[in-house]
Amino acid sequence: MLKNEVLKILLTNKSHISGQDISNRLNVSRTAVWKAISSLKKEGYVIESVNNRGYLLLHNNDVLNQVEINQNMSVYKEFNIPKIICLNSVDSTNIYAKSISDSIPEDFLVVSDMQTLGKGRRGRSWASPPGVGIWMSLCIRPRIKIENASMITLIMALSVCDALESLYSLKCNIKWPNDIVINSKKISGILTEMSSDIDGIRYIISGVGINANNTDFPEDIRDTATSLYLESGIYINRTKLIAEIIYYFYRNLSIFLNTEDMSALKSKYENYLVNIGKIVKILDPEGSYTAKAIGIDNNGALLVEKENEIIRIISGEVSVRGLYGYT
Ligand code: BT5
Repeated sequence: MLKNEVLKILLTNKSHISGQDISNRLNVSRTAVWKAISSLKKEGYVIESVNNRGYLLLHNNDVLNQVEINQNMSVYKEFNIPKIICLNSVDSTNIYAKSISDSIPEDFLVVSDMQTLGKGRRGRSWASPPGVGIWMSLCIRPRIKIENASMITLIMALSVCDALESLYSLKCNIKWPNDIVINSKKISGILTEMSSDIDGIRYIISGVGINANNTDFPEDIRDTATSLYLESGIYINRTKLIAEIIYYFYRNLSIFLNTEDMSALKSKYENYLVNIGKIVKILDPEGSYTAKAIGIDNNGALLVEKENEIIRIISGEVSVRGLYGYT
């Protein structure tokens, strides 16, 4: 798309570039360049145009764009970059990723500015308003045993925390298995889904929702949800954060793949674990009880201690709550 080619040029130019220069480089008319600039402006890019000097991208108002995500990711040379698909609106990035998984052979990442039907686990919903959050799904096809796929959620949670620490020095915690919290409030949730057949895993889709710059939440989650902006005062550049998370994800994934378990990542995960050493309430459909959370095992199960007995909690039907509230 011409618009994306023009954007690439503007992103790499730190000073004004003339319409004529752009049209020469792309071998298109000046009118076509002008139209591309107008549609970038409509998307939210702030582009200065000065007579006789040309165009300069001043800032991007945090527009989500495939070109920019790619550009941020290309800094990381160690891993392959997944194909990026950027949408303005979608029902759910997980649903969309599933629907296109057969037509894209390589890893891919679906990012949407908003979701109309964002999904949580077990039929719950995920609030995904426009312009403020990261709503994305990464589709991967690792050659691992089906029973080990659930650990991808833990790896994604770890990677979100790693990215936030590296970019913003923000200290987050993980509420096992799939929530990321700051000051006991949820800033992110992960929904990992898998499809398999007789030969093994066809794909794993790890969906991540992050409240980045939200300043308000729907009534029902106002007490338990927060955003990175509200907690840190930092206005989050979503494309940068997306690239950083994906980088850490592939880094952590390659460590995981050596052993196909959490052994080499366990201590890092436990450092982020909010419940560790605390008494938690285990909400088991077969009966709730309290126990002390002591860590995770190599397969990603939460270990709790109850009357000198160690119990392995595997995700699924069981929820874990702090005694005095959400965490
Ligand atoms: C989750 O489920 O936390 C997984 C959320 C995954 C969302 C991503 S967004 C991209 C991708 N596409 C999708 O359709 N989904 C994934 P769960 O543990 O079941 O938590 C859901 C609960 O969190 C809800 O019942 C609310 O109480 C609360 N909640 C909903 N929206 C929230 C938000 N934006 N921030 C914090 N809490 C929220």
